[in-house]
Amino acid sequence: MTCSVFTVSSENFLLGSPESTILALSGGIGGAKLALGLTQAIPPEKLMIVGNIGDDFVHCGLHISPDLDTLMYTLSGKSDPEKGWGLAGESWAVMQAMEDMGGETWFQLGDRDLATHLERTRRLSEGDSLSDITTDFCHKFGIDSQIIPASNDSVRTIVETTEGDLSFQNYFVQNRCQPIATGLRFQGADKALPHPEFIKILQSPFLKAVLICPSNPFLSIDPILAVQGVREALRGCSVPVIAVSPIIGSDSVKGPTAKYMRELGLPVSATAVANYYSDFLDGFILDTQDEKDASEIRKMSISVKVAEILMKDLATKTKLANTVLDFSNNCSKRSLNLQKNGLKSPQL
Ligand code: FO1
Repeated sequence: MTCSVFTVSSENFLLGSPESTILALSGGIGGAKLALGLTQAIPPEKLMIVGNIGDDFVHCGLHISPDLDTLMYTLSGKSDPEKGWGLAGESWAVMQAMEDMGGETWFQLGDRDLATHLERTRRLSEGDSLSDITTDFCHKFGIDSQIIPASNDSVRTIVETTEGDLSFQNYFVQNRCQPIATGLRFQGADKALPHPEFIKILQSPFLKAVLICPSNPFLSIDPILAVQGVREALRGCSVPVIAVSPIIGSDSVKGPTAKYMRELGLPVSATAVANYYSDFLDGFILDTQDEKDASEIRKMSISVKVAEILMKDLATKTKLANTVLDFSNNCSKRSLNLQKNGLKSPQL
């Protein structure tokens, strides 16, 4: 995908440091929207996206990586705009045939989407890594940004509910997030090694900023942070770490973020999200509807930007991306703010 829309502010951003790379941590649909905006605001090859793999699972014998695929389909302009996942203009002949046979149909796999899972599964069985496969797929889809899985090792999100433990897709799709969540764990995360490029870029002098996309902090971002050494690397990184709120008007934009927060006894607010990331966060972008939260977040020595963060179309995705980039350019490290205020940095 070529870079098309440059605004004055993003040109300034690039003039400052031509080598700069932006690292974005993302889940599926919401994160992919901002990632697409970023590819319009900077040259896409300057963007590295680390995708969540906690939602991955084996279904009907196929390895499915929903968030990596959502990123890939969105950035290539091929995603289904209504659903936000899967491919646009998809046909469903295989699913229909499965239904006729009384087979597993709760997780909908379109005919062309199936090719992604078949080919990924074949290559994994031959010993290729998930990241190499993802890189090759992205090239085939014409994507110039780098999409990498948080790890090449297995990390599986387990949702602990009052009805027992459920694997992520059983909770999310099969049970429509209805069971009451009591906790989460990320099976394998403590043993999983981060993708080497992920840690390398966090320590690189060419890194300009780290962006936490407006994905679900608990279900989509936490599985990335849980991978060995990632949280520590973020705490120690020398560039601003900026998060975009997944909350608008004290509710989730989409998906179960608000429900999950309520069930865990957390207030559903932008403040609660900023607080959740506060051990490594330097800047937070919240929606105009949540402006009341700004002062509480500033008290944590986190810089705050208030903006319209709902991404309805390509123009609003690009606008938010430019806002995030400009903010990251002007945002100082929180450790400096803490020093200024005579407070201690969080323990590393
Ligand atoms: N989400 C659904 O709500 N229902 C589905 O049947 C479904 C199928 C599916 C197939 C491939 C894929 O890449 C994603 C799919 N998703 C589906 C989305 C996915 O479950 C979630 O959006 C993510 O895991 C959460 O980020």
